[in-house]
Amino acid sequence: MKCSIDPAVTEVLNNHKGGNKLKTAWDRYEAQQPQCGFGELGVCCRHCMQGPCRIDPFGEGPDRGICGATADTIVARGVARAVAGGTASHSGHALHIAHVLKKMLAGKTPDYAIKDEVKLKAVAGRCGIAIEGRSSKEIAQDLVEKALSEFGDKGEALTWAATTVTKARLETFSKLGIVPTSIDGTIAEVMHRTTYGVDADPVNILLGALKCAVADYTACHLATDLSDILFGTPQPVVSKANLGVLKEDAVNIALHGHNPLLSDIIAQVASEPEMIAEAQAAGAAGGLNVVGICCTGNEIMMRHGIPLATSSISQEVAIMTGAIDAMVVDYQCIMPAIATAAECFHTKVITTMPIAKMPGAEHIAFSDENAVECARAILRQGIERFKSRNPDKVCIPQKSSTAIAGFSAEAIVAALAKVNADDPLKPLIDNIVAGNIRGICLFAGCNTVKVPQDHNYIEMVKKLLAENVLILATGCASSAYARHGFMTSEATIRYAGKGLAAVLTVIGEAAGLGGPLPPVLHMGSCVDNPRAVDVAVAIANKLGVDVSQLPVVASAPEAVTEKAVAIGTWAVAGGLPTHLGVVPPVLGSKLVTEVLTSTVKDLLGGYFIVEPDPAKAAVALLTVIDERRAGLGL
Ligand code: NFS
Ligand code: SF4
Repeated sequence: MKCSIDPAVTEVLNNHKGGNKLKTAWDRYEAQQPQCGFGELGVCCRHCMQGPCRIDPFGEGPDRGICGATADTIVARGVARAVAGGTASHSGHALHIAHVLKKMLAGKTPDYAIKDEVKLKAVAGRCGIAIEGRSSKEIAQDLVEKALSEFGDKGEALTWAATTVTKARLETFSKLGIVPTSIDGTIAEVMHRTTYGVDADPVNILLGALKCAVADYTACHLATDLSDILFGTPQPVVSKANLGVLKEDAVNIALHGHNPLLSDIIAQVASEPEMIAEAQAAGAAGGLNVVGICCTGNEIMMRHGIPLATSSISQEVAIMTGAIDAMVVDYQCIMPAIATAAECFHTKVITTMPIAKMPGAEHIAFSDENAVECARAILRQGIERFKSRNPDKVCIPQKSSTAIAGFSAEAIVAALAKVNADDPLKPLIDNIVAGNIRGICLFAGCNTVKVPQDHNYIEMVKKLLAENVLILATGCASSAYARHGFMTSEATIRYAGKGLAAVLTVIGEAAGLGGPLPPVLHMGSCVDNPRAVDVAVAIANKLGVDVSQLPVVASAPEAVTEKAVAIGTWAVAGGLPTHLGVVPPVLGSKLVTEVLTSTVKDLLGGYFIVEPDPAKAAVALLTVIDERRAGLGL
């Protein structure tokens, strides 16, 4: 099978100088074939030591585990635990930022500051915190306490959930009993109810999974809000994406992982003249070149225009260019394989977080109390390593695309305000009503070895754009579109249908871009998916309908992680038809499959559409969009 449709990735895979022994995720995927059929169907259970138990999908062998759990119970428990895993990741990320904000307010983290007071006031106001006549610090103090209280048990609906969805949605959640009162408590509840001999009712377990997904949404929204307050709300910025952003004559530092707490500081420090001088003194005429990988790459691209090297599945390939001097990671989506790949080159892999170490990597504990000094120490490691870079092993593909990023909800509204200052949403809504924008699709999620990298993204987007669907993107989806040149004005001219192109041209020109708005709007990292919800909720509120009635859909055509499962599940809970291009491990239970792809529609309006063929998936999403338009009388 082809590994990737990204020409830069393919070039490195074919020409790298790491030797024959160097294996990649695609090689290891092959070595895993055939993958376990029980696992693929979700019908194996290891929740107690009497197991593992496996249900025979053909109905000839056991139809129950030793405790009596059926395939329905086992599959539902698997789904719920995946959601809990994803929620724990986002919760940890969000809590980390809240803690730093709190320490900053107490004067303990001098390298962080409130960068965006407007956002601070907007978020605080939404959370019911008094603003008038109070200092930013006082407001932030109340806000951070409010944020921290979301993790423990509040005894009432989570503020970030209750204040950011439509009224109707909150009522629907209440009716179903899926309003969380604690982020971490809800994760624990899923772990409890799915442990040996607790919840055996598959539908009840799935309701628990939905509730946990709402907690995940809460954690993501909170993380985005606090990140914007600390590091600034993204505004349109022009950058570049793909491996061609690496420089032969510079110290290349790749920042990989998720949390801006680390990457934002390193990005700032890397532009200090003294640090650049140190790099030059080490022989790198081009100085320091910081690039991003995965979602931390999205964070710094959105806020600082720092170029993005590549996405999750090709993280090893970045090292195989032989040009990365240090790969600095925090947590999540970091394959342990990067340390092995680094052994074939001079690259130093640096872990920074106490919960995420790796054999073969060097650990430099990142202290938020002393962030800038830590960042300098990390950069110096990269500069030192540059000296042992072997030029004969360098293979940098001269391939990268321009990408306009930075489309936070605020930035989108600001661009629209240039068309209609009194009523910014009006141009958007008018064009949806007129059919110039047939619908909106949010692409999110990862790259997987199970599909040639980016194939599903690109096939689907071409079709949807031609049909006048506006595209929002986050996470590795946005990386795919950035690397393949879909985040430029030219892409609008090339790919967008007539109606969509006309709208994007009017907005882009009014907003001073000198051309159309890109047809794919980069909204940030995975944690930033709630930015897209904010846009949908604003449209729904203005129209006086719920999100479940809007011609808005979501797709994770190359999903991998538990985080993606959590996000997909809250997209469904939020009322969005959500496409998955990779079959999740649920087919072993007809009941669970039926609930997730159909029954849930009557309860929440959203549901999963599983379709591995990207052409068919695009048609399915267009059909849903048209159904919803018809429902609104459009
Ligand atoms: Ni999201 Fe980001 Fe990428 Fe998937 Fe991983 S980097 S948080 S989980 S793989 S999109
Ligand atoms: Fe088997 Fe039940 Fe134990 Fe799972 S919990 S391993 S199904 S006995």
